[in-house]
Amino acid sequence: MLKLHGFAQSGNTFKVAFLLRALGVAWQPVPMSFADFAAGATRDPAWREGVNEMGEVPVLELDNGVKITQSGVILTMLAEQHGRFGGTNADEKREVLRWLFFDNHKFSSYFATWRFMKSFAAKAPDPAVAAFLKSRIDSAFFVVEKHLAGRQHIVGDSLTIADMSLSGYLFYPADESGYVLEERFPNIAAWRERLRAAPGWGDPYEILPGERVAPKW
Ligand SMILES: N[C@@H](CCC(=O)N[C@@H](CS)C(=O)NCC(=O)O)C(=O)O
Repeated sequence: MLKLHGFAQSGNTFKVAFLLRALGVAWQPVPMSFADFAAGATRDPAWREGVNEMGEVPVLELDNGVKITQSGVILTMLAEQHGRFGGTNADEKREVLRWLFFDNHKFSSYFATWRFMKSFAAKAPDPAVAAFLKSRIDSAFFVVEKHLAGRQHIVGDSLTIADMSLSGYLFYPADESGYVLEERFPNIAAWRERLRAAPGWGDPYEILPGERVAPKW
């Protein structure tokens, strides 16, 4: 059975769980407690050596023990293997890839970093760093907000891994990031609501293992 290394707070892990569930593939979590992650479990040399040299989750472990990392690669691999959620023609597949790159570089990445600082970091966020990250988040969110005007999905007219990837961090409670999408990004908020009804969707804190942690700052 496929094994997914990750933890509940990890939106990148959630992206993969969303797809596995949508595909109806059997999988089991390899839990890591948030406390262990925060204490540096993925940066441990032995963990890097045995699981992922990049020091990151998610990691999808195949039946033969091969470990695949980077959510975008995992999503693409599974979508290709199953012929689902990867785009219905060559143009859509390229569009999906384009949005996966954008997500990894500018959308999930800055937002996840900011949420981590605001909710889980040991020290309160530095105001200058917070201002920088929020300006980067806003510009990435406005790109997606505009793109979603008049569209139901990120690519084409059905659910793809681009939707799963870009939305990966948006289902966590608003107090973890301070972003209330309805107030400034109504198209993103409406798309998020549609995704809650999509096949495979579930609340990250219910479908991934691990304890909830109250936001700190
Ligand atoms: N681009 C990577 C990002 C993975 C990532 O940043 N994962 C976080 C947890 S959600 C992590 O393990 N961070 C460890 C670190 O940055 O030291 C992906 O999409 O898989």
